[in-house]
Amino acid sequence: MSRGAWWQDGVVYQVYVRSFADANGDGIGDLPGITSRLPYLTELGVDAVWLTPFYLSPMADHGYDVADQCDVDPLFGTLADADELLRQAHALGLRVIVDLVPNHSSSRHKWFQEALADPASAYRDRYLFRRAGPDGGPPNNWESVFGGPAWTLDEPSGEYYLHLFDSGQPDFDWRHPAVHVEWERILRFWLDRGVDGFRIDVAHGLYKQVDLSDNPPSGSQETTLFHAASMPHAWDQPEVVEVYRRWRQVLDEYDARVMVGEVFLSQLDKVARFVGADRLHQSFNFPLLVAPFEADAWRALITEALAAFAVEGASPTWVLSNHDVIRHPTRYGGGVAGGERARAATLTLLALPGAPYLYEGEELGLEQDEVPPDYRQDPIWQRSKGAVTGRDGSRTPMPWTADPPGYGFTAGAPWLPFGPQAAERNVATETADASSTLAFYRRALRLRRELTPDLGATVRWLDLPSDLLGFARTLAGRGELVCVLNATDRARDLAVVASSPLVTSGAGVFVGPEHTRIPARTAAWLLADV
Ligand code: TEU
Ligand code: CA
Repeated sequence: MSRGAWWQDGVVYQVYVRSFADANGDGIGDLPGITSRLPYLTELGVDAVWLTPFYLSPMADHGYDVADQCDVDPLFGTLADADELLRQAHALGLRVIVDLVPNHSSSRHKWFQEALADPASAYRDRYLFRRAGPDGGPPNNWESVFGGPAWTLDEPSGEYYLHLFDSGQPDFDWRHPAVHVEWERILRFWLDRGVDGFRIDVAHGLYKQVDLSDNPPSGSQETTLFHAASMPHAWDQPEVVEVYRRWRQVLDEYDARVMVGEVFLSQLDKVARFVGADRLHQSFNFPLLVAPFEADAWRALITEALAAFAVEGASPTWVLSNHDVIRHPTRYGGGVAGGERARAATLTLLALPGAPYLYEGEELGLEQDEVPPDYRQDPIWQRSKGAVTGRDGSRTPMPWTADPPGYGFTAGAPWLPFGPQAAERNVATETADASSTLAFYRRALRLRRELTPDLGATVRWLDLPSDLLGFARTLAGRGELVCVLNATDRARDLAVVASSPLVTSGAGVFVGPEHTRIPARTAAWLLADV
């Protein structure tokens, strides 16, 4: 891995725009709210912020249904607010990555409206309209990721249109040249405004198999998170990487911009196809989202990821949470033990080469909230008619203070209710407590920033019992940075000799002359002479 560009090891913080900070009291987060909280992010110690979509949208999927990718939804502010956010972020030394949604648009997009209004319109072929199947139903057996068929009938014409997500999110036909031209215009629009990069939504989508034939009957054992495996004709087509080759040429006309793809595939060798010096800089590394918190599983996944992303012009990424999945302290069992495991997991990933992506609120140790059914808004919940809980529980607003009802997020009524955890887990309370999760994140991120320029690019695994994990990276002029993780539920003595710990995920790490004792569910960074 060549070193140098900021994105190769920069820490990126994902802001879920609706839920970060509400400046105008309507209960929904907005761009001026984010701008007002930028100093919090610099104090936290991250390098960049990724903003989820804030473009013009009817909000059928909370902004992932985009009606105009070059305008700001009035709910979130104005283009001037976006410019001001960029200006203030850059003044603070923070980079800004924005979300692009090229697989589909909103059904309220001007093109789709034209396509519906007149089947002979030139816009019709920019989407995927097809005649009914032989039985008069949908043209094929594809299913929406959000449940139900991936086709909706356009009654006046008797044709169906394809939507791999909500019916308000018609898929573009990427075999139409106008779609390519339009997306290059969108890239340049945001690059010229000064964004530092793009997160590309369902980057393995875009192209569909050319004749849209049925997917094989689903016998897949894969978790629904990796739906691509059960719909091979709908995702990950050979042509898609050509789009990113072209986009990379566009980005390379500018300085130090980055593209990170949301390539939702479970096999990293398939994900790796998307990254490199002539395509995407990075792709999310998602297998950890479904892995148990065990040393063996982690060692295997980390080894695999380091190898898969060891591509010139790319770098590995590390992700534990985002707005689509259950927050990781909850995945790890919740409560005190789940929180300990979550901090240990974070500290371990922060010691690896590559770019960590953090999700808003994880620095507070937030768990998944249980959103009462009456308040749920996720289209997954709605389309499944209540069969699937959906993602609202990872999207509840950010608690800034301990004061209900708005917890410093809003002066009004929050769009999703705060759960009971907000009273304890909030920025104000945790800032005042040196043993809080927030204080731990600040310590770890500060140290990471200090050490990173001197850290070696490779990882040397320590020879430890298989249920413990340890690795070392050279630290120029100082020996080695050793990271050890005890994911088990009892304290363990390790034959690792080091000086006192640099940072730990919890209390009680003891460094003796012959061994190091790591409490249950704890990770530590140690300095070792070599
Ligand atoms: O997610 C794509 C995706 O594959 C997810 O839908 C995921 O499988 C699902 O959330 C699991 O429950 C992206 C965005 O991150 C997501 O928020 C959007 O809803 C989706 O694209 C459509 O744009
Ligand atoms: Ca608002």
